[in-house]
Amino acid sequence: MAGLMKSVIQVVGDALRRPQARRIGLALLLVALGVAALGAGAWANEPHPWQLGMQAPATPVKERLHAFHNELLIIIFCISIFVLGLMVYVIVRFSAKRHPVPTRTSHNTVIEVLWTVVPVVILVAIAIPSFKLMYYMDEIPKADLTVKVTGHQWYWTYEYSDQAGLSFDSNIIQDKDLKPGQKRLLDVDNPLVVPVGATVRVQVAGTDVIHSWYVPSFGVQEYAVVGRLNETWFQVERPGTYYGECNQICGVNHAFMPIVVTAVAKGDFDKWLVDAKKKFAAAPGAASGNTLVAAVAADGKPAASDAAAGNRE
Ligand SMILES: [Cu+2]
Repeated sequence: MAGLMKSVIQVVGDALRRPQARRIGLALLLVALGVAALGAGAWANEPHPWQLGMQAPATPVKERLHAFHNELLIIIFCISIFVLGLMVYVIVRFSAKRHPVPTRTSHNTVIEVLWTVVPVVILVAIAIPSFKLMYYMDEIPKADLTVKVTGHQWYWTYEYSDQAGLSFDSNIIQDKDLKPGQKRLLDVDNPLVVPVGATVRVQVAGTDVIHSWYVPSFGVQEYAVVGRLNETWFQVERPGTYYGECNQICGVNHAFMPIVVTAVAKGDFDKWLVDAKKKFAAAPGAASGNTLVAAVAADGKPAASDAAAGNRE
């Protein structure tokens, strides 16, 4: 093995001594730095143009997902470099020029045992933290608050089950109604509001087709299926506005049912509850899916094509 690594190092060293290789190396380094800079800019609660990497974690689940993802990247990187090194070695050392008479070796017990056992060990090493994380995500701690999320074509309904049935619809803000600072295709009229630090149990259901309630910063993605009540949870660690989208292709306006969750201090949440109960008691379920379809169609968005009309019929 040591001999093999020595040869690989020698081959790479020889290659780097050439001026052209040095120029290519410099270019690769610059690209890597650029990618790193772009990645650093992507740490926010919503997607960004040219984003690389994931959105910043805002819950303990997402923090663990991030850490696990980064661990896997290191393992993948090492495996890739090792395989690449072997391939370069074979290409150089056993080229027809240098090695005109091919070897007739067909079995090597030690190597065969190694290439079976080593991958198994790597997979087990990955599986253990993976299962731990899966159970951590799956088991809902004692909840401070329960929110029922219902997916419709093409909007969400939020119901605070333990707040006297407070319930409202959350619709996308149309392009023509956007106010300065609001995000196109992401902002909604009525966001889901939750207190910072509270454990929120989320129950997800659907009324027509399968949707999926997905907030990347929370590490939460739960399918909204008719006749099923799926459960998940999150605990937002810092105040802020978090954006997500339906991530189950659910029909023509799939791209127009974003999710906004606003995490506020407990005191502000209690104040919001009082106001919200008044506001939504007056007009329960004010917006309907059909008015949304009409509005989007009137806008002339891609979704307003003939396909949209066909889908409604
Ligand atoms: Cu959907």
